[in-house]
Amino acid sequence: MPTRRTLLKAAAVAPVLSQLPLARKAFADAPTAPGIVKPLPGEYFTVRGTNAEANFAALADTGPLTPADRFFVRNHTTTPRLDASDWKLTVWGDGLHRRSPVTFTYGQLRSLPSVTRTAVLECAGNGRSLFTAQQGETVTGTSWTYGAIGAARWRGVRLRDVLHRAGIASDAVAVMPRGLDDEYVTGGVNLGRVRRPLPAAKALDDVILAYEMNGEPLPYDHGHPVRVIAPSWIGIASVKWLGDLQVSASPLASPWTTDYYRLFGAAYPPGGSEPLTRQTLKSGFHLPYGAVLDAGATHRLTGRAWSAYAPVHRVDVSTDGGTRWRRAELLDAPRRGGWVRFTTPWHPRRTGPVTLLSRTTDASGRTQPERTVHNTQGYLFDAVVRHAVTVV
Ligand SMILES: Nc1nc2c(c(=O)[nH]1)N[C@H]1C(S)=C(S)[C@@H](COP(=O)(O)O)O[C@H]1N2
Ligand SMILES: [Mo]
Repeated sequence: MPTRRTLLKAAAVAPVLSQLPLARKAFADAPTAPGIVKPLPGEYFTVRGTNAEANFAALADTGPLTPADRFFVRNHTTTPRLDASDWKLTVWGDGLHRRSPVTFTYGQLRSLPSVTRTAVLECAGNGRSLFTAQQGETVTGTSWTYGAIGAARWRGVRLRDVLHRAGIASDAVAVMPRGLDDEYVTGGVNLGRVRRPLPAAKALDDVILAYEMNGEPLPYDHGHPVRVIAPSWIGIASVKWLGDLQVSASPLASPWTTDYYRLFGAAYPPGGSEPLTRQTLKSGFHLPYGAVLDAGATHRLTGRAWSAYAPVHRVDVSTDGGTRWRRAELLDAPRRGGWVRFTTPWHPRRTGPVTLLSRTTDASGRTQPERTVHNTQGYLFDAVVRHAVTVV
């Protein structure tokens, strides 16, 4: 774990040492992002356009749950300040038996049976800047380093229960949640409100309409009063500020399944891959890129590991650029949908630059590759991170 001293040293030397953008920015005072309500202290967040990235290294002092005031924000436009008392959800579409819209007030939603579950929420583009920093490849989109992720305990109602109460027909194939935030305009084109269809099978499986995050009402920036939580799927599936659900008897699309959130590039068909669904697996150290550590001392390296496919099975660590690997100790019980902290002692003897690596293997046998196959929008970076540090 970086001591305060190593952090300060890292901050001082990072601009010279680091090839990666995080170290330069994370410790400077971040201005408030346009449209984000909560404070964004510079030690915890890096503002990227309308978004705020959590400082991954600084998550070292958080547990399995990420506090709401440390949770990344990904906004296409601006956080709307909605009032639960005049909010309602409209469920509509030709996938309903009676074909007429059904509405739920906040109170009606709260009176349905509630469920609580811990789930990681991770943007499809988390780690995107590593395509460039580590693989020398060009990608478009927000240049996240590794902090477009958090885990929270979400409480709400099963989407399945809401759909059954609204009278979903057995031939419904898609459910499209849509947000109440402003329409998204990019490159002079209005794409409308943020929306992305879920296949009915996912909607009827484990998706939650959440009204609480870590035991508190959802904060404005995270979807107040009600948002979708689609466990193990890419962040865009978890639509915030939910306003309506279109239930359809035929497949649905939106710019978020056609233009975005598919894999485009040399390795993929001309129209791109199928729309992305599940997130991938990753691991990282709780250290700034370019951190400076003392030789001749024992450091307790810590980090965290996760997989959207299965519980984490093991994390292997290398402190010599990938020649020798050893198994790290897991500090949390691996769970589906959660992440685990890992630790390993390290006693560097020689001074100079060192590359630290960590590699997650999950219970399904998936393991982080050395490289991620390039896609133009930089989604689903899953490669082992080559984390440069300096021993002095
Ligand atoms: N209505 C709406 N929902 C949204 C978004 C948005 O801009 N508007 N951003 C999506 C994306 S891309 C991600 S990664 C997650 C981020 O959730 P968070 O801001 O609570 O961390 O919300 C998703 N839901
Ligand atoms: Mo995202």
